[in-house]
Amino acid sequence: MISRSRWSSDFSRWFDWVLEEAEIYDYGRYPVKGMGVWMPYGFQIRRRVIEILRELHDRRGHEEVLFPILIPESMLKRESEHIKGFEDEVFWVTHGGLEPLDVKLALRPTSETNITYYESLWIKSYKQLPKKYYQIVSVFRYETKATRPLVRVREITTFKEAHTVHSSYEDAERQVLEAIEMYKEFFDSLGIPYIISRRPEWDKFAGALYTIAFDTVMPDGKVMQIGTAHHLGQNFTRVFDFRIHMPDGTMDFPWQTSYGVSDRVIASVISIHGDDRGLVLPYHIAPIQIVIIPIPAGGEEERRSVQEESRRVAARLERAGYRVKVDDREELRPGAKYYYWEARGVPLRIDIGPEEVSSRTYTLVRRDTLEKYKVSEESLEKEVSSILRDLNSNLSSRAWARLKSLVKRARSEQEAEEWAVEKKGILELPWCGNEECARKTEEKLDAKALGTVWPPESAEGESCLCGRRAVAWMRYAKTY
Ligand code: A5A
Repeated sequence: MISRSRWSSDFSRWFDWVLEEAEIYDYGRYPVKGMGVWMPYGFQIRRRVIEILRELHDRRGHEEVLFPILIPESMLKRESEHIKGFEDEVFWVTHGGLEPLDVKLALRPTSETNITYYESLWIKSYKQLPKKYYQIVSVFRYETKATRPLVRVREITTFKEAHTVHSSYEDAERQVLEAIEMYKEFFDSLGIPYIISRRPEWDKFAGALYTIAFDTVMPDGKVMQIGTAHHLGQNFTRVFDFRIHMPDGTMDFPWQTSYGVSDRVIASVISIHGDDRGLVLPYHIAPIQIVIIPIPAGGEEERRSVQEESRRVAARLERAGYRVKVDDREELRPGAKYYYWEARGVPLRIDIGPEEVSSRTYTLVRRDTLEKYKVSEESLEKEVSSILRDLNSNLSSRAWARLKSLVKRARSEQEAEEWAVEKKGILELPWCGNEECARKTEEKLDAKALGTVWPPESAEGESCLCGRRAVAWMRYAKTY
């Protein structure tokens, strides 16, 4: 049992506490490091997040597929940069029963290689392009940095990877932009604020031409990468000898992109919107949107009428399309029920006691601000709908305000060092474009270079800490 901890002052423990208390993800007890169990309540949150992802991809013409989890060594090794980036992180299957396998099989760390192989079998002409596939699967990475539930796991159970094929560099670039727009819509729908950076050359995806990344700031001020989109150029199509008929009549290698998000998205919804009492869920992903607490006082008859009224109100709200629960457990007092449902982030609570029964006005309490509303029977649906929508937009705007307050621009060494005392959020510095210089700054600040502001913002007239003319704004942060 992890004891209750404060979101505001002890975030790391709070996160472990809330996963357990709200029965989201049972982590740390499974005898394989970096792997956890989605519990029923967490699974429902995850399922709704996945539904949003599916809708966004399907609407933009992506087709869902499902590839094998095992990739033969020879296939995974085709693209040399790719395998260089992943070789320390691959789990290998070496035996079938007692027999050693003649070809080692990798548990996929990502699926560029086997998907490209099949694309080369399926796609013969530019006329079939653009082609956009995606899958939502488990991938495995033997992470050596400290593992954390949902944030850095070795089985990433909610890995949405999209893979696309194009007849030109430009069309693949356009696809990267579409991916960025789609992810913006995705994160916006969950109220997760983000900043977008072009990762530095030395930190791009293994095998990509370039990587655009979404990062968010967690409650402890550390930055977490929550999504990435990669222009893969012809790096994979070339090594798989994947050629197609091009519009100009020649045969050539097509261009690709890939982009992905993971369980980290759920980790960030939990973390960013939470508070000292526990989860606060946007209403569209909440497994239970409204909880009704009957508050009986006095005798048996009163108790029965409160129960009946609670069920009547629940049925009515269910008819209006909400996921509603009446908590009629007799062994718990109302205060204990409040505590229980607050920890689980139920967006709206309705208290119904004898007074509510006789006056047909209900007390509504929203989870984000704990504000109370007295609502008459006639206006119930209207008020519920408006409170829930307001809750979502409040979660989003307070999260954005927080993120914006944690992005700091500096121009001098002294300002940078001031930031480095606490290292909360993100620091932006003018940068000359030289790797060595950014590396030095990383070391000096003891922070990581996230990459340059995207879309690129002019740094004209600014100078780098080294004194040279700046060509871009480079971001630094402490990261997960
Ligand atoms: N095939 C491409 C899309 C790819 O694999 N890109 S990626 O390596 O950048 O991973 C996509 C996203 O998965 C990352 O942006 C990050 O948010 C998440 N991710 C990466 N490693 C993770 C891990 N060990 N645990 C949880 N999420 C992880």
